[in-house]
Amino acid sequence: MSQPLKIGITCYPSLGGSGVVATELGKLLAEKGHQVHFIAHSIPFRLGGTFHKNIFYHEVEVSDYYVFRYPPYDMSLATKMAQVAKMQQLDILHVHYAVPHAVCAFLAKQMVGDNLKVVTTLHGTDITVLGQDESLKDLIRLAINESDAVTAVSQDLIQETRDVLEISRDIDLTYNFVDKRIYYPRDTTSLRSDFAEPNEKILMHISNFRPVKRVVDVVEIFAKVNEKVPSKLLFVGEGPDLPKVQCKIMELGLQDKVFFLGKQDEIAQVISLADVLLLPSEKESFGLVALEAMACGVPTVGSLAGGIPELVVHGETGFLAPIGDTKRMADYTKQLLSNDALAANFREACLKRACRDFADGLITQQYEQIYYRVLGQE
Ligand code: GMT
Repeated sequence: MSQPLKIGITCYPSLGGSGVVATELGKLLAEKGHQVHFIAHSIPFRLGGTFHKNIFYHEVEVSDYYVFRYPPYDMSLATKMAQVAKMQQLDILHVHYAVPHAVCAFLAKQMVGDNLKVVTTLHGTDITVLGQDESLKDLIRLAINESDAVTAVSQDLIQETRDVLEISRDIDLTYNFVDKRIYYPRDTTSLRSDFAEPNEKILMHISNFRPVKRVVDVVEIFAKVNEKVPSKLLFVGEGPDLPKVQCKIMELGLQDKVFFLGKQDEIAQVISLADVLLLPSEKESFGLVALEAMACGVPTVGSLAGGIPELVVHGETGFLAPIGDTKRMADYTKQLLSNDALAANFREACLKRACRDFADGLITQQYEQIYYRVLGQE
């Protein structure tokens, strides 16, 4: 077995999928004997309550010196990265998100020296949105080109990174993963009756309600499905488009059929309630929630956006339609929900695919191989 490593991880501790993936990866690496040091402005939410002898947390404190109009978080983060790297003799600094984390890691490496290897994982909006910003483009390109390895969570994101930033360097594909000890079909017998009658199906949407998620489309799909299939719609999460969604529900008179569950921690339990997950996003580099659903045996009906088609196999583990085509997404959902044999086949295919292609062990090993490669220890 290769020698255990000392790995620093920086991520957005409170933000969506990238924070989840970074934290879960850190926990799995620690279980495998590596020493993991999280460096962030607050404790990653998936880490809360966990004690492990190999996991450490280093908090970034931002100076509020009176001449600063804006507290310089990026400088504090870079300094903290360098400090932890020196003090703990880190081998690897693995940063999730190019902006600002890869930029800070680049600065930290200047302070520490070339023994510290930087691995940058691209998650999506850092490239698809920020990469389009001319004022940031050169900085993002520099941080990516100067990383010792760069990974992205889908083939689509690799291509988009190349196109948007005109980058030609190698980028490793490392799909997102789920921990199979947490994501498996949960028993929902008693819970289900709180939301739906025995003859009703449950449709679910989980997101941060940002405009890219097209959450109003979810309501439109549900309205069309509900005309034919008795059903309920459960929303999990909240965010900027929540008021628009509420307006749409009122406009269509669906108030009695929709539940808002707000933010939930026990996603595997909640998702297991669903017969189908709706993910009609405008942009989605991967769509971690569709994988979480897949691992719980729940198929996704969604859009042909970004990396979703690399995850959801159309006609096998879900159905995909062009972005905004709510009629077609509704037709697919009706097809799935009104055919028990088809639904059972999809469920089986979901469980098999999640276990085979997106298992925690497999992807963690891919990251480890990248670490050893940049350290010249292949
Ligand atoms: O989708 C979001 O709004 C959150 C964002 C994030 O930073 O966590 O998600 C991005 O990273 C996830 C983890 O790799 C991917 O599963 C999401 O598809 C990606 N979001 C977008 O590309 C819009």
